[in-house]
Amino acid sequence: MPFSVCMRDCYDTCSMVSELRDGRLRVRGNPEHPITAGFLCPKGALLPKWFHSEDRLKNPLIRTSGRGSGSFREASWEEAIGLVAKKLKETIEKHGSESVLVYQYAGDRGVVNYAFPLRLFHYLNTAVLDYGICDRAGQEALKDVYGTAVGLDPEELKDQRLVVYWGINAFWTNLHGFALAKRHGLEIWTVDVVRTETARRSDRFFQVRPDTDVLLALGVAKVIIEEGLYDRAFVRGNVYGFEEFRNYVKTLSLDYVSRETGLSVEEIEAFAREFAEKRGVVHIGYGFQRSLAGGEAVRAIAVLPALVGHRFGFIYDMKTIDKSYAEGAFLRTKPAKRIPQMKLAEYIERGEIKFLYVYNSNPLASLPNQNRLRKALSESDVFVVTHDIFLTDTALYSDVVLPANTFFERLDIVDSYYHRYVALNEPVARLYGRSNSEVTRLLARALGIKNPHLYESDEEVIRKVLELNGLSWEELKAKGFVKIPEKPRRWETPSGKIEFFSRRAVERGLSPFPQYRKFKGKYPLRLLTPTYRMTITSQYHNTYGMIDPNLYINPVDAEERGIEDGETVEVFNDYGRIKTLAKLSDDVPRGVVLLYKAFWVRLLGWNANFLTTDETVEDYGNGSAYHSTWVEVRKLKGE
Ligand SMILES: Nc1nc2c(c(=O)[nH]1)N[C@H]1C(S)=C(S)[C@@H](COP(=O)(O)OP(=O)(O)OC[C@H]3O[C@@H](n4cnc5c(=O)[nH]c(N)nc54)[C@H](O)[C@@H]3O)O[C@H]1N2
Ligand SMILES: Nc1nc2c(c(=O)[nH]1)N[C@H]1C(S)=C(S)[C@@H](COP(=O)(O)OP(=O)(O)OC[C@H]3O[C@@H](n4cnc5c(=O)[nH]c(N)nc54)[C@H](O)[C@@H]3O)O[C@H]1N2
Ligand SMILES: [Mo]
Repeated sequence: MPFSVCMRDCYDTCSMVSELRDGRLRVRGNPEHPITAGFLCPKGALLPKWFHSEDRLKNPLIRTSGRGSGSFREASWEEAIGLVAKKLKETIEKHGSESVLVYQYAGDRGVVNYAFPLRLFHYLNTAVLDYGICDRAGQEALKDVYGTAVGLDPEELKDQRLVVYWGINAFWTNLHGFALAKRHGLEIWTVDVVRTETARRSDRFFQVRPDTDVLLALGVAKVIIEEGLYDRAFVRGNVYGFEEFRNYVKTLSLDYVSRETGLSVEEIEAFAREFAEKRGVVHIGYGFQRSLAGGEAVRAIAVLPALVGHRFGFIYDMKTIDKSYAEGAFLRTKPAKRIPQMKLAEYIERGEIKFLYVYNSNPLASLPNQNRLRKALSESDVFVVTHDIFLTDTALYSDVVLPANTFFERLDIVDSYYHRYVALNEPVARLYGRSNSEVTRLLARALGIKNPHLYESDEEVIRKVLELNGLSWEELKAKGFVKIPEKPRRWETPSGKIEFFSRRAVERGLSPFPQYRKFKGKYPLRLLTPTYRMTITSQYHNTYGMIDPNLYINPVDAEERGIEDGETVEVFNDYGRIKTLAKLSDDVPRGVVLLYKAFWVRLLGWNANFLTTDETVEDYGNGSAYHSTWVEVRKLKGE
């Protein structure tokens, strides 16, 4: 039976075996896979529904009236590709190659399908994205301390006693990681603002106020240092700037940490003592660092596992294989203009983008401040092409829509940002649409490009990427996955040590130590828009139909506003307003409200990103700051 891999933008990257029986796809987890271990998450188990969905785009579409109106006519592939190629050529001739932007993300994480289209855009010397939507601030922060964001191999969890899920709802977003920690019998703690499903399943839950993680981490470090609980030999040999850091936390008062975080001094001390005794490791979440405080917080948390003697005692991003061959930046003849991902609307407003090619992403659901982005797109003369499996919100705003196929319909390989396995994905069936690489080749041909790199087959690219990474195609074919061997490594910082005093941060104009800052919005309630269990950002809403559009609000905040459970409310700020139902819940603390992220506007009429801020964490690579959003909520009478 063919091997498949769930290619979604998710930690787990599950290996599966699948087959077509009586015309229906069946999938099950590959029991041999050491991490994903033969079981699927509730979304993965429904993949056949997604694959067979009647909603799938079957033919290319060309827009016939106003942007966003949904008026399209069907066209042949030849006509659609011809039109895209013609517009691309004209735009480059008239406005230069840098007025073309390819906007893509991890809608499909397959090495070929993610990267191959970039070859065309590199060849054409167009602008490309400087990614910032997801985990950027934390990346920069970890580089400040360790020189890398690559931490612990999760298979090493078997030798650990305690893992702290810090700002990650792993039971929903990294189910196989959570199951692995349970399987190895680790004690599990959660640090979160919200009592999530992960918090409920943890041995301990530390409920902090938004943005105060930096203080909690510094307070814990202070106790560990001042009570002499740290690993002296390790710190002496491997940490740079320990004395300065010790002096820095000396000035911090635990009473202050307690007041700000909302945890008692006893809780903070207990955290420190037990973390040190059990030599804890930390899984640092992506979710919580998407705020103006995110970068500094990750920097502070990163210190804790080193204090208790771990070389790389954090889990963040496993950048395992080098995919640059697939992406082909070597085809450029000019350095790339990089447009910060979070500033798409701004660049469109300024007229710097005249042609936008979107694949593997649904920015009209996932980017913040949707009113601004939609207005910018509607009022500009940018030509938009979207390649997707479905008629997404982004597709609706496009001039040309090209149908994509799914990973069940092609060959690819994929790595994971959580574990060290590369998995094989073989075609099982063929329904509609064309893969990202097929469309790239069609476009290259229509543009008259001769360069052979644009016509390499998927298998050729895969074999070359494997070879360059020292991995065996034969082993992969036989088992469906291969482990990437870990090479001995050191910290890639200026001092070659773990930097508690960060020289890189200083070079970037920041303080050498993590700083706590209070952020205050114009509106009274902090809006968090985290991840939902049954979707992957905007994906599966249209096929599985399982979403939760409620606004979660603390009963005290609700009462102050005369709001009862199940009543219709308006949530608003200067970015926009949305109408939904209130759900009263103690899981969110006072002063915080919650909407799950990025459903389909086309289906729901709104999504949380009509309210979210498009400010970025400037000091940390212009990372997104979705959670730094404030709103007010009012009851809508008689509705
Ligand atoms: N089911 C499912 N799984 C997914 C995805 C999906 O859409 N659905 N998306 C994938 C992607 S793209 C990503 S990036 C990851 C995200 O995975 P997670 O990091 O688990 O994602 P979130 O739920 O967005 O955020 C985690 C937590 O951060 C908390 N938080 C917010 N602000 C703060 C704060 O100031 N301090 C603390 N301590 N906590 C805070 C939120 O309450 C939330 O519970 O998941 C991946 N896996
Ligand atoms: N409010 C709020 N918003 C957020 C976040 C948040 O925490 N809060 N989180 C952010 C995060 S962490 C992320 S990573 C982003 C993700 O944002 P996006 O990158 O926009 O992710 P998706 O919504 O998963 O959209 C992926 C699209 O790719 C399409 N696709 C899937 N497979 C293929 C394929 O093989 N080929 C082609 N051409 N298309 C394919 C899917 O149908 C889907 O429409 O969202 C961000 N948005
Ligand atoms: Mo993400």
